[in-house]
Amino acid sequence: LGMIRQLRTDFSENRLELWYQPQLSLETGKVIGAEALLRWRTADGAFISPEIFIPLAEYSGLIIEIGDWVINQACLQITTLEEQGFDQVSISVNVSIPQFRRSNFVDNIIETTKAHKVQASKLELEITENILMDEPQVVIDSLLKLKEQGISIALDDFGTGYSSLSYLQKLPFDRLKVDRSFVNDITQPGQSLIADTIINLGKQMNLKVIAEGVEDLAQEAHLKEQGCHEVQGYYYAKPMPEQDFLAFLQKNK
Ligand code: G
Ligand code: G
Ligand code: NA
Ligand code: MN
Repeated sequence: LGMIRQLRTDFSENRLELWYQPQLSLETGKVIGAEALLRWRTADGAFISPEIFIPLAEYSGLIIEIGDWVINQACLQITTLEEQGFDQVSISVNVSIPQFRRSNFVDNIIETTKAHKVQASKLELEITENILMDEPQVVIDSLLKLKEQGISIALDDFGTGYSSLSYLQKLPFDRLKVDRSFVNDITQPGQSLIADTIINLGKQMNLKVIAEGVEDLAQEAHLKEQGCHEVQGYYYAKPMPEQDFLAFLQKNK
């Protein structure tokens, strides 16, 4: 409970930061987007991992306010990117189940993109399969409405949760994210089957496929050979503060 109180205080004192991890096209090597990832820097300068504080934020309900802040920051970032001439770069944000449950979630997102005058398709929401289990029809309706407004939607950590493949056909996904657990061993003999199958499935369904957690050249070569479209991982760049991300983009131009 102490930690939740500290999170609430630090959030209100602007100690949460949004960092960015570049996503690259395998075809061109250019940055096509970034995943926005929360970082919590406490007053004494220590970082607390999102693996610890996101569940606390979800449990306490704080994720609602934090999530709104994240979407707003992402829209500001999209505007900055456009101003600096990087008008092909999109921003993906992670969305938790409690955010999705709120009745005005969809309208809020649409309003925020309109208030910032950002092209809706440049904002991508990353949802996990577990969201789909929750209240399927409500979720389907929300996703369809977001899609109608042009917001992009990615299925994150694909293959690791509880889901049914039938959702892939019912829901308006733009991108499939191959979970890093499937990418980890792809260069070991016989260990690439799941990643290869997910890539192939995505391609057959006309989805963009992005592999997460790419850590070396051999993995990249394998993904290229399989026709995976995009990559994200430590091999290219770790998540970094906004200014470093802008510098990374300049170098990558
Ligand atoms: O950045 P890192 O790999 O440590 O993130 C750990 C987890 O925290 C990931 O599963 C990621 O999806 C989640 N996470 C990071 N930022 C956000 C956020 O803004 N909102 C939500 N809901 N989850 C996030
Ligand atoms: O659950 P989600 O896919 O949103 O988690 C993203 C997390 O993965 C972030 O916390 C990020 O720091 C981490 N990550 C990104 N690239 C790599 C990588 O190449 N290797 C490992 N081990 N983790 C990564
Ligand atoms: Na994610
Ligand atoms: Mn993921």
